[in-house]
Amino acid sequence: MNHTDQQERAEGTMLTGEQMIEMYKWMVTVRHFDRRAVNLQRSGRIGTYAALEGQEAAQVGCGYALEKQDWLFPTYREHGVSMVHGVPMTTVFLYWNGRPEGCMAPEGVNVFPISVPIATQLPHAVGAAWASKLKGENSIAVGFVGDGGTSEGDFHEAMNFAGVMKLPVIIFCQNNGYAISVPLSKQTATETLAEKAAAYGVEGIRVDGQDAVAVHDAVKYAADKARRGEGPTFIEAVTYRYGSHTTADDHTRYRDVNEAEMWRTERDPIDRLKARILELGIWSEEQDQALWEEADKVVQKSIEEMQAMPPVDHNRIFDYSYAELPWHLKEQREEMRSLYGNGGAK
Ligand SMILES: Cc1ncc(C[n+]2csc(CCOP(=O)(O)OP(=O)(O)O)c2C)c(N)n1
Repeated sequence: MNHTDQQERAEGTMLTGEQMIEMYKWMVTVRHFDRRAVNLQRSGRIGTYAALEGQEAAQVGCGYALEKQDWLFPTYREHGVSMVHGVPMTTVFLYWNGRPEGCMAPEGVNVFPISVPIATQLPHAVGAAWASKLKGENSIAVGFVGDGGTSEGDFHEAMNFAGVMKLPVIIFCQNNGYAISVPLSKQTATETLAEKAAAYGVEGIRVDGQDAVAVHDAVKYAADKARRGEGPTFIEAVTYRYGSHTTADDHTRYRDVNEAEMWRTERDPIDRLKARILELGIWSEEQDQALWEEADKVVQKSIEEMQAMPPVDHNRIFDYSYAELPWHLKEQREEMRSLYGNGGAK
């Protein structure tokens, strides 16, 4: 099959066949990264980790629809979209290894540090979008949030401000059904999250978050609209996290294991995109096997880079919050120095 055929066959989406393959490669790499990260936590080589397995289409589809100049405001689960937007895999590993280097995207990669406090990054995203509008720049901002995060005041404030000021921002919600152990039915009385957007005069879109192509097209539509100065969009990508909230959680205590199994076997985003590119005749089982082997090499190299870093100096935890350290923190720093010296932990 030649290139033109691939383009034609991919019609019905904004993507060419080649672009679908590129997204698929990202999704496989992200899944492999995620599984290795869980294993590293289990063997004590990184700290608590928030896995994203099951959400690869939502994240890669979104990231793939954005431009390099766009600004991302991620939560703790956005490793996939962050990597697609240019954050090196090793940086992501370093974050979960508790290193300050993991909080810094390289110069020119417009990804803000991970926000653990729920929804606090959304007003930041809206503020960045406002700045972009005032400066007449071509960049948009994307604020990420989970289903649970839509119950926070920050979500309301961000959506309201974005609507009133008609800002070039996308609030991208991965509705994975749970906020730790709280199911969506206890989170909201509305049938969908997308419908909440109407209350703010913002367009709301609900998309199948297991379909990377559909996610891509929804985000691309919203991004183009924002760039034309036509205002914000709220996107609800309906997805599922296969595993626990983090490695410190046990999802079997609050979820029916058959539910997770159903999503994994019947709605897997990687199986789905693979079936689509196989059907288009632009991918083969041989290529697929080679891709998983390549992903393994990429992730392994990145783990080695993380492990080759010099020991971290514990005292750096005192470095960044105050220009002048208060007396009680000075005391704590001295105590830490007397116990551990200048670091040494890997
Ligand atoms: C302001 C705030 N309150 C509570 C928490 C504790 N907490 C961490 S994750 C989480 C659930 C978030 O769920 P959701 O927004 O659906 O995102 P998900 O983790 O499913 O991706 C909570 C309550 C927090 N980090 N920040």
